[in-house]
Amino acid sequence: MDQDLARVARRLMERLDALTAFTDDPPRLTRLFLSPAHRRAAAQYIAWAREAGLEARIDPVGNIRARYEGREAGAKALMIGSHIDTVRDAGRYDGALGALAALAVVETLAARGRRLDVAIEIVAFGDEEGVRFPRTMTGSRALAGVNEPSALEQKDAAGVRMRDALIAFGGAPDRLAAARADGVAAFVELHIEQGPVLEAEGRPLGVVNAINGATRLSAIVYGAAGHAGASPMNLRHDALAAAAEMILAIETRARAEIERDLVATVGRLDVEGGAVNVIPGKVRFSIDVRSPRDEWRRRAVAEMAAAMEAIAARRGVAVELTPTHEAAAYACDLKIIAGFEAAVASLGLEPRVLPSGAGHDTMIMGQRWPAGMLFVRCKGGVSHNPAESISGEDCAIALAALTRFVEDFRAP
Ligand code: HGY
Ligand code: MN
Ligand code: MN
Repeated sequence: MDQDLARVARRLMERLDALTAFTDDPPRLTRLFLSPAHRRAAAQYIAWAREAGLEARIDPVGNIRARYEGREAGAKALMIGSHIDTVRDAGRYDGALGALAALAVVETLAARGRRLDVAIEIVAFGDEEGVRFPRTMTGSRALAGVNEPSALEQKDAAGVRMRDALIAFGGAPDRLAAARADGVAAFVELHIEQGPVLEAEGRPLGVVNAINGATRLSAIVYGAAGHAGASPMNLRHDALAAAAEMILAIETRARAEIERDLVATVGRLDVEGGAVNVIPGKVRFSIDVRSPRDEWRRRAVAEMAAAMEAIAARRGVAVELTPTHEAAAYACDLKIIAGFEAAVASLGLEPRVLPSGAGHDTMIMGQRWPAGMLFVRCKGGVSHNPAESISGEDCAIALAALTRFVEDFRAP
């Protein structure tokens, strides 16, 4: 591995550590879309990009964009990037690795004095996780030109509209259309695997062939609040007990298709009011369903909804289900898969092709351009958890493979 790349990879790991300082919830790492921590992290990323000689800017929807010209000015661009927002109490590599690796590729090319047939556009998306607002991937949807203006009217838990948060951040909600990218040949993303396969097989890298589709829903169960002491069990309409039975029904339905990689998760549960001596009258919870095939996912969601309605009827409560996010499964571009396989093989590694259970901006960018992903193994397959980690050695190997892919890439 050449010394330039090794040095850039070491600095990439240092920057990933430095970025953890930008959090809304110290000492935990929580950096939600358009938050003060996101704004400070964006400023730091822009400063690093400028040190590399790039003119970086924040686009109308809060992404950071920068361009490294090819041999000919105005050439089509290979876009590289990932997200810098995080979940709550997050790990430091989910998203940030790919966003900073995009900059590291440019730094490596510049150190080698390389200019390519294509330009390199780097992007740090602001909203991939979709933790602050119900719908996710706002940044990549804007670049791909598939963002509905209604997305700007979404409100966060504090009632702040995305439109207003964008203005406060320095974005321009009325210029959403201007965020649409043009002149792009393809999009690629480096990301941690967030699963156990590569580590279990002793492989540092993987090439993604498909990204599972996802449906997110918000469920509200309406029962009847009552006195915990004076209400006989047979006369209750307990919203939380009903929700608990529904959540187990969701899990049971997902387990029924475990061999098809169908997964379902209830990650948030809020009991309105919530007092030790009050029968819960209203409960809200989230549902996240994923599958490699859209028809399997949609059928599972329909059957879960039917099971929830039956439970509600039997218990004398009401349930209201609202879809909040939908992303179709994405089959990565075959030429990009082949390009990453060749880049991995050039390092003397046997390419391992595998699907992604996690969602990524690549599935949105792939709606408009050829798109694909390179995975790097993470310790124990742990992610969305502060214990998330990768080794410096694997980071350097991933950067070498990504840089090799970029140098060999030819615009279609
Ligand atoms: O939820 C996901 O799959 C991703 O981490 N946003
Ligand atoms: Mn991610
Ligand atoms: Mn994530």
